[in-house]
Parts: sequence; C-alpha cells; structure tokens
Amino acid sequence: ASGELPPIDPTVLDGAVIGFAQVGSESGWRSANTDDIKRAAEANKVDLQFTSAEGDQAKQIASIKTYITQGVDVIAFSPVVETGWDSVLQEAKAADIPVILTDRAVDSDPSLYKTFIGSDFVAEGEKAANWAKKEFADASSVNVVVLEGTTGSAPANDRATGWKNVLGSDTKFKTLASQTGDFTRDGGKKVMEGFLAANPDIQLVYAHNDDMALGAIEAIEAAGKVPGKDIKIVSIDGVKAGMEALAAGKINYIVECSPLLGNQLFQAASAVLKGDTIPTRIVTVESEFDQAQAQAALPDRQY
Ligand code: GYE
Repeated sequence: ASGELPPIDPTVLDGAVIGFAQVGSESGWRSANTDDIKRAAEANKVDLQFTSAEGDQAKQIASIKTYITQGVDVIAFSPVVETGWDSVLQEAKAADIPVILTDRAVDSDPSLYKTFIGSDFVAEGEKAANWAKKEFADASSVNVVVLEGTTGSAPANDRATGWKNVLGSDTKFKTLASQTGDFTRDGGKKVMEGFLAANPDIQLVYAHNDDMALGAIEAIEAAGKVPGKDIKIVSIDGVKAGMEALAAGKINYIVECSPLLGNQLFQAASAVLKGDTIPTRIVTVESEFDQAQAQAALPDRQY
C-alpha cells in the first residue's frame, strides 16, 4: 500500500553519509532523477556518495559492497534489473546498514529493505493502453510496435504487463514487433528503423519511455512519414524533450513518471536514521498529458 513519510529532521541528516548507487545515464528521466537527488542531498547537508553503474548490475553490486565496507549510514539505490539482489541485500542487513530503494523494484524479500519509493509502472502501462483504446475506438484493426525498456528492469516488465492487462485480449490490437531499445534515444531510433523496414503499415508505437519515442520520431521522419499523424506514438515519462515533442504534435500522449524522488528519499532516510518505522511502499503521484495539456504544462515543468 502507499503511504506517507514524516518530515525531515535536519539534525539527523546533517552530515549523514548516504551512499546512492544509480542505474546510469540512459535517459532524460535518469538525468533529472540524478539532479534531483543531488539537489536534495545538498539542501539537507547530506554527505552523499554517488556512483553510476552505467546499466551494469555487476557494477552496481560492487558499488553497494563498497558502501557496506565504508560503513555508510544509509544505502539507497535504483536497481538496474529486478532479480539477483538477495545476497548483497543480506550483506547490508548483516552490517546493519538500512537500504532504501528508489524508482525501481527488486523481487527480494521486503524484509531486506526499509521501503521502496517510486511509481506504479503497471498503472502507467494501463494508462497508456487506455489512451490507445480510446484513440483507436473507431478503427477495425491497429498495427502496434513496442519499444521496450531495459530487459529485466521493473519498468520494462511492468509497463508491458499494464499494457497487456488492458489490451492483451483485444484482438483488434496486433503487435507486429516488440524489442528492447534499452531506454535510450539511440536504441529507440535503431530499433524503430528495423521495425519500419520490416513493416510498411505501422499505426502505433508504444514506447516504454520518452527517449525511445524521440529516437523513433527521428527514424519515422527519415522514412518519410509523419510522427503523430501517419504513425501515432504513446510514451511514458514526461521529460522536457518528450513534452516538447508532444506539444509539437509528434507524440500523441504521454503518461507521466516523476523522477523527482530526492525529497522523499531523504525523508525516508531521516526517519530510518531516527529509528521510526515507515511504510514499506511509497507510490509516486503522477498524471497524464495529451497535446493540449502538454502545451499548458510546459512553462512550469521543472525538468
Ligand atoms: O522511465 C526511463 C529510465 O526507471 C522509471 O528508467 C525509470 C525509467 C524511466 O531510463 O526513462
């Protein structure tokens, strides 16, 4: 269940050593997430140790192990993939170092971490699919291609599940191809080029994030088609460049996934360091945007 966190106790966070192991720098979402965590650490005078795993789970595990050896006060990380965390989480527990997950989930026993702060990715996939269902209400069939996120990551797994929950049994929607673009713009572009070469009649792209949608736009334009018209696009995130493409009519719909997790991360850290119990799951509140809503929202967007 979702829950609320108590306010930060500044005396507890001032000088606290918190080790954060980031996924990498694959997308605009990730940059905004990293910036927000660094900003919130500074605002709260946290001694933040920060590493980036460049999308490599082994690297991320190694940096968590280093935090354990250093004896940091709290370890936080956004797991690259969902599986394979039991042993390093057990090591942190044995060393009595609390762990906070942000952004992405793990499949380990919840007793191995204090809380998981982040979005409901299944709900995001469902929102994207519900839009598609409405948008194509009058069509007799819809040819879909899917740009998947990083294989094995919680957002790729869950955004696929959410989409299938809504459209899986709807025979009108035909998935012509589905492949990972690794959440990057370049990956989205290359995979979309392949899709376009093999399928002359794509009507809809479901991109698991904005960066891949932006790459797909480049591929669609290079193929002489009009993104947002000849081929419609729905994506997830709501980063600046995605919202601009939406406002410009090149993307048709974006489901928001907020990267602004810094304040909640340090609220959780503050509570954990004081010995307070906190909810094991904190769900991020987020919205959805069509083209007009993107135009209206853009001037006030923080990222
Ligand atoms: O959607 C994508 C990023 O884990 C929610 O990772 C995050 C995802 C986000 O690379 O852009």
